[in-house]
Amino acid sequence: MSVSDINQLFGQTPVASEHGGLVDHMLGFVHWVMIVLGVGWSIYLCIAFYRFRQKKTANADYHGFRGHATTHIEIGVVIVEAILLLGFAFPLWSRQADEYPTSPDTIRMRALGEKFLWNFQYPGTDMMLSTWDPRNINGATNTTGKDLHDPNGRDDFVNPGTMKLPVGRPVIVDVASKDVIHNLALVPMRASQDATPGVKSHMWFKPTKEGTWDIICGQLCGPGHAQMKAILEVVPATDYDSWAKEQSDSAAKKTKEAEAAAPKPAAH
Ligand SMILES: [Cu+2]
Repeated sequence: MSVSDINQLFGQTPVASEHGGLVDHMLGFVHWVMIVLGVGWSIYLCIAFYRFRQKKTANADYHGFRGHATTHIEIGVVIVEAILLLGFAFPLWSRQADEYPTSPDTIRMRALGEKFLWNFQYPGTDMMLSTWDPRNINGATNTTGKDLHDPNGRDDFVNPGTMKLPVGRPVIVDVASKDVIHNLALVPMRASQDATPGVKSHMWFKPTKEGTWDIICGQLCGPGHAQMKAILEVVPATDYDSWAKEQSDSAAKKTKEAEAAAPKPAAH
């Protein structure tokens, strides 16, 4: 039995990312500490109720417990919590925040939240996303606000509602919002990031399991919040590659057609 088995007892979704085990390990410790604290303080409360019951002490005892036991317990709790923070939480955070993947097979994509859905923009076969600006957004022709003059964006494609990823390859997600604060919560990946208007945030993870899960919005964002669901689909890398190539080719073709149809600038 491991420390994190207790998480499953509380109904936690099984982990499906590389760093997720570390998150679960820490969460397992937190759960055990909270159980010890919850049970311990409840016992203390019962003792206090019994010792200071009205029958025995008709007048309030302004000194209460004498002795140093409670002080020592408090110091013990502070030490355990410091170990959790400095020994587990900070190293895990710095690992995720400072060590972004740089391998050439890294998928760099963008998740754009809006009331009440998610758009997922992929870089296409050039593996480069276009820059974007919320001012470029046009409901019909440019749902992600990509820069139409950025050559990296020519083969970018958008998959609304489904975040499809290959298993075993690192993914960097740029998370942004068109309107209010949302949060891209990928529970089985043990990763989530706020989508804040005007801010370009990032997160990364490496899926280790194939499967299909719900993506939820982790910030109460308005009346449609509960319906703001999307799908996370992790598939074999070869399936992902052929799907992405197909989508990318058709996006590039559409870009070409749109350029051909656009009026040419007047020659001087
Ligand atoms: Cu939302």
